[in-house]
Amino acid sequence: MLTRIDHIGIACFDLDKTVEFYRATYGFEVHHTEINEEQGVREAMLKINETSDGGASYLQLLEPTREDSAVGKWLAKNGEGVHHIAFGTADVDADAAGIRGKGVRVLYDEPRTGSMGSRITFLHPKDCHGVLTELVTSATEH
Ligand code: V0V
Ligand code: CO
Repeated sequence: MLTRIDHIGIACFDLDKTVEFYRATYGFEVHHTEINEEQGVREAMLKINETSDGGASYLQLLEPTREDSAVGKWLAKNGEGVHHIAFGTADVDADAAGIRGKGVRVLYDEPRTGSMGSRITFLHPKDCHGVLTELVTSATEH
């Protein structure tokens, strides 16, 4: 069951400048940063609030580590902006299987490693009314 908005992924050209914008404008602080080589991103997680399922909602600021990555390609075409939304679930395998059964393309056969040790998969934006949609089970849930 999808129980929270886990994060909103925002693509940017310069992670440090974008982090500074969110700090100076809204007062949001960096909760975590990492490089995910498989996904081709350097990212910062800004924690916005905790959620009633025991998780939290974040902004995920994403800078590409290479031009041919998903975020690199998207930035070249669209410029900066909202890249994806992510719903949180205690069981990404079960939710991905259920959604696949409804005819929506799930991009990975098995969930992959996401931010902070989470397990993630993605739904094709063309099957989701133009929204690249991620499903996340956080490290504390699996
Ligand atoms: C592409 N399209 C999008 C989109 N990216 N539509 C909405 N939102 C997006 N973010 C549209 C694009 O405009 C095209 O439509 C069509 O899909 C095909 O796009 P493309 O440019 O040819 O690119 P593809 O097909 O090579 O790749 C698109 C997909 C790719 C979605 C398959 O981006 C992907 O595998 N994404 C999943 C991985 C990912 O995004 N990783 C970065 C975040 P038209 O022009 O044909 O109409 S990593 C992350 O979130 C982590 C680590 C985490 O949360 O922990
Ligand atoms: Co994400």
